Amino acid sequence: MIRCYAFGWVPPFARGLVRDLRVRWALEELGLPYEARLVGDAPGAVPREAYRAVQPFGQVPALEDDELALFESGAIVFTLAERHPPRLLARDPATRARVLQWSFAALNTIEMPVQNLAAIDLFHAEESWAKERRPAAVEAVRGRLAELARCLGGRDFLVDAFSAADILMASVLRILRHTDLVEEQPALAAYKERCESRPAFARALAAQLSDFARGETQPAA
Ligand SMILES: N[C@@H](CCC(=O)N[C@@H](CS)C(=O)NCC(=O)O)C(=O)O
Repeated sequence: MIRCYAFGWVPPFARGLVRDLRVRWALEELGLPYEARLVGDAPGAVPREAYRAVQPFGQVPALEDDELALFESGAIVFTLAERHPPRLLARDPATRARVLQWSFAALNTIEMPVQNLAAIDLFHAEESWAKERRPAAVEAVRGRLAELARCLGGRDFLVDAFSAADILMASVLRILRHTDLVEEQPALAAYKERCESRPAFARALAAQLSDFARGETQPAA
């Protein structure tokens, strides 16, 4: 059985965004059963310090099965896709290379400015340095999203059919849900909705949210 590590509790603003969602989404797309191993203080959860043996930075997600122990959401999604072609990764080398390229673009070129803005808004909004820095951070995201919308052109997905890269890119765009920045680019808003309308995404999201609900109803340790 595949084990996907996820937090048992996060603040409400982060629910539905935590990065184990990317892994759950890929697992659902591939029809692979898994169990969520919750990390945290609740009874039955893996304590944060012990979890560092699985994920050296103490972050989620991580994935384990009989053959593999992996961390980094991009590496996990890509490896799952690679193991089960062609649902999320085509077999032909040129297409695979483009999926890898767009996976890096999602996690490096787009997620970095997006996460920078999210950190300002969600963790530091009241601090004076954040108020000063925010306009430039918004412009950095706006610029990248305009470029991404142009690259997407009229296509439904980043590379031919829906792929691992779309799981990663749509997940990154979701981080901006507290802003209108994605909606400013109608092609990107439609792309995100197209990805989120997949039944596998709905199952993954429901599973993450229900694990938080489960964590909340457990008595404190
Ligand atoms: N690059 C890592 C980032 C993982 C990450 O930032 N996870 C967050 C939850 S979404 C986390 O564990 N934060 C707690 C921490 O950094 O201590 C990945 O994509 O897997």
